[in-house]
Amino acid sequence: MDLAKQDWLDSLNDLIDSEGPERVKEILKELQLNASKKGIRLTFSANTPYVNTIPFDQQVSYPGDRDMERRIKSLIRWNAMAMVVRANRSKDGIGGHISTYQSIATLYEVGFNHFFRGKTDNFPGDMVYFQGHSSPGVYARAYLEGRLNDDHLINFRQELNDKPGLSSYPHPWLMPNFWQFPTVSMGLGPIAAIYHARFIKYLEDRGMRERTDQRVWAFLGDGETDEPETLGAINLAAREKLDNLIFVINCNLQRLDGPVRGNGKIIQELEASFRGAGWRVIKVIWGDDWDPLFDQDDHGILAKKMGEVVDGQYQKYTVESAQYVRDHFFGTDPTLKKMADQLSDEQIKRMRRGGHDPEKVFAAYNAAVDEKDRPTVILAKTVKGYGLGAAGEGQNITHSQKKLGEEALRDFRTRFGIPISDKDIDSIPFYRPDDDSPEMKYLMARRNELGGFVPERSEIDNSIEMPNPKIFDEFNAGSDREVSTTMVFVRILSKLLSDKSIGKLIVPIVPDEARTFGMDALFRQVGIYAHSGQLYEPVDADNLLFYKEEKDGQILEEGITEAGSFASFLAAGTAYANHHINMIPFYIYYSMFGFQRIGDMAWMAGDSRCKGFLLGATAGRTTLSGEGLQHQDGHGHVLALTIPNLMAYDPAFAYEIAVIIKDGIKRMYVNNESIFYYITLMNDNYVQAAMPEGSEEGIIKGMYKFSSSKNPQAQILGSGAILPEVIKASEQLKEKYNIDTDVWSVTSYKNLIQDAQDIERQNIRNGKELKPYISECLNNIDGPIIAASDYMKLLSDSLSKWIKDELVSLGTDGYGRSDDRPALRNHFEVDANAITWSVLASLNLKGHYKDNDLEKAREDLGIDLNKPNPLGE
Ligand SMILES: Cc1ncc(C[n+]2csc(CCOP(=O)(O)OP(=O)(O)O)c2C)c(N)n1
Ligand SMILES: [Mg+2]
Repeated sequence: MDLAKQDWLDSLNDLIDSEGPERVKEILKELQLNASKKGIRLTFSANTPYVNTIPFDQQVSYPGDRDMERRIKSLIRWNAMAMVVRANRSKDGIGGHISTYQSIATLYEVGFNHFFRGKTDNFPGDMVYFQGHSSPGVYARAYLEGRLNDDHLINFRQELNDKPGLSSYPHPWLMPNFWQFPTVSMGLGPIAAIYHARFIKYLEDRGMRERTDQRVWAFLGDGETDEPETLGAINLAAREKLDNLIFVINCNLQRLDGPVRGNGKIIQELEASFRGAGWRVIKVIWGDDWDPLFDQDDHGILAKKMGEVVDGQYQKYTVESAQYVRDHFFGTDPTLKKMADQLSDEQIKRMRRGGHDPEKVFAAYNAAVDEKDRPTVILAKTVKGYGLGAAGEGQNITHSQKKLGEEALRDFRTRFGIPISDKDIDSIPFYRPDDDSPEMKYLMARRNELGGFVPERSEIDNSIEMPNPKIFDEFNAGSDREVSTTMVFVRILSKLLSDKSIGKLIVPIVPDEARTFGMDALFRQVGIYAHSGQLYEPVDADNLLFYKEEKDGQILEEGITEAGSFASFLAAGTAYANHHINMIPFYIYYSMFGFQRIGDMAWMAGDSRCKGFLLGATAGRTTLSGEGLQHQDGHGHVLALTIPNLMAYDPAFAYEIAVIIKDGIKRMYVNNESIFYYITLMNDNYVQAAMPEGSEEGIIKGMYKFSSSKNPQAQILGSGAILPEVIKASEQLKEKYNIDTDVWSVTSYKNLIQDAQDIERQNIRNGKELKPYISECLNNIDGPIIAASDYMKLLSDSLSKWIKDELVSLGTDGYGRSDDRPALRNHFEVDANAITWSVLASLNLKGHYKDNDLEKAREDLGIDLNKPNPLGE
């Protein structure tokens, strides 16, 4: 025996008994410090041993009826499985997942029976992000609760059947009274949950609603943690002290193809990441069958062995015989072997993992909801396909298992005690006990106690009053001062923030670019939100526009994270449904770091029925000068085409922006339409034209005539910052070449395209003879049509079939360059000269402009015959 060591251990035990754990911690820290002064450093480890964080003797007693809850859970397991198997019998290949829910069932059921609170008159309800592909289990529970019926379940994944079915995954777009959060694109749920929890604090700190202990629960897969978005914002959650946030990670050690960390341990890896970030980590690794063994484990041999085995091997134990486990796990050490000798084979096979033990899960949740000042993550070890036996439990193929044979169904039925006879089993009936059965009474009583059903999405009629119209009308007259549309927007935003009716509802969001966009004046006006207030004296305190952080600040200054900023936009833009508060987010960012960077989140916003304004600033491939290839956006409006309920505008003048924002506020917050807006803003300063009379409707529809000429020979369309180039070209055509042209401002190609496609569809399907708006505008006038924008040619080109005359598209296909605007517009062939040339050349093709004159114009306009196509440059 090592006497010195024994001495130290004895002293430690004495100290624990006499002074208590806090004092022991203090002394250990001091010892460590002293050792380190002498150069003795402990190896850094962010990990604790591979055992449950909450020891058996600190486990609270379970408040529910375990047996009853197990019966209910078993029925849900059965119905969830039956739903997928039946759907795939009726439509081969329709898909769905069985094994994920089977692994997460206990984690959900403890939540449903004891933690997830519904929305009531006095309480806003807990926000639960369900793991996307566990949806069959959530539906199966709603079925028992009487919220869904047999038809719904039969039509799982068959939304286009006569009777409405259930969507594959959580989609508020498709099931607006049920799902709140689309989670199935892995990684988006977790980051959205973090910013949502933060947004709840924002609402409370700003006094927008009462403080409550409402919580955000996010359930996710262990494989899902590979996504950068999953872990990318965990520091923020700790920094912001989000004690209203609980992550539950279903660590079944498997993803789709195989083990998550076959050669390592995902729970330990995640523990280190979350602890390092400052979260409370609760590991739920072992079920109560292991407690007696740990009790005998005086020398920590069992815990050590558990720490040594890698996940791939744990998966192997799940699928192997008891003898295999005896030989390979317990058999490696005589003490462990002795422990195993006390157990029957049956017992060894049934030794549960922590995530399948309701008492362990309850203890973890209970600790999590009591945690103060930091978020909690629960790392629960489970088995993928739990209960499927040979049909898939722990198998690498289990994720995609969608069909079960009769024998597997029978085994499953017997394992979980479902009252379905052998005779009926092959028809896989759904099972719902009578309303007055003890199971149903218990289940409903629990939900009543917790305030109602979860998930449930609801909208109330809380339309806003429109802001003062003067905010928008002041731009109608235009101005001689050269200003950019970004400056115009900031002015509108500033006025809206001061508006009596909606000022408080506005949420300005920016990822560290406020100064770029000239928004620094807003820092002072409404403050930057900081839960802790401002704990330092800002360097620019004596400046009028100083960097003002405050607890009830209104601006969300998110730092350099477009994903995080977008997650805030989502939280704010769905507050009307999730919190019944009509918040109006304005998220302004470098347009290039928009859809192509966070495209999947923008899609999620559409699905979420998110409202609000996205402002793509420093937009336009040739309008953002200097910054070059990775900054200059000439395709944001093409990407915007992909999101069905996104309104996309590329306005040129101040009055256009004012009209669009006013209309947007009305449509989203007065008419309650499920749409959101993308508006591009530029930093090019130019004189702001006055609004041509009667153009309001056209601005909203997508185009209007900006200027008419007496005898037009061509029509020129311009958008955004290229409209001034079009106007210049039109003037030059008149002055130098004596050619009259009409000028149109196209504010939204997306609107024009969608309108034309819709009209065409109606004409073809219903034999109508309607005219798209684009044809109404252009088909009564002769002439070539030249369309120029700072975006890809595809936008205007896609309208050509609805225009009777020849259309020439000028756009900015290709990589950007760092240079000034004139050089860029020359390079991309969208400047006034290139537009002028295109008009002349098109007229020439029609025989309306002479060859000789055209050659002369080529020289005047500097059109280089040998210039390569910028697309390939
Ligand atoms: C962004 C994204 N990539 C891929 C998928 C396809 N996918 C669905 S489930 C899955 C595996 C999930 O594994 P895990 O997170 O461990 O969940 P489990 O089913 O094991 O609980 C994958 C790759 C997806 N839904 N989203
Ligand atoms: Mg997994």
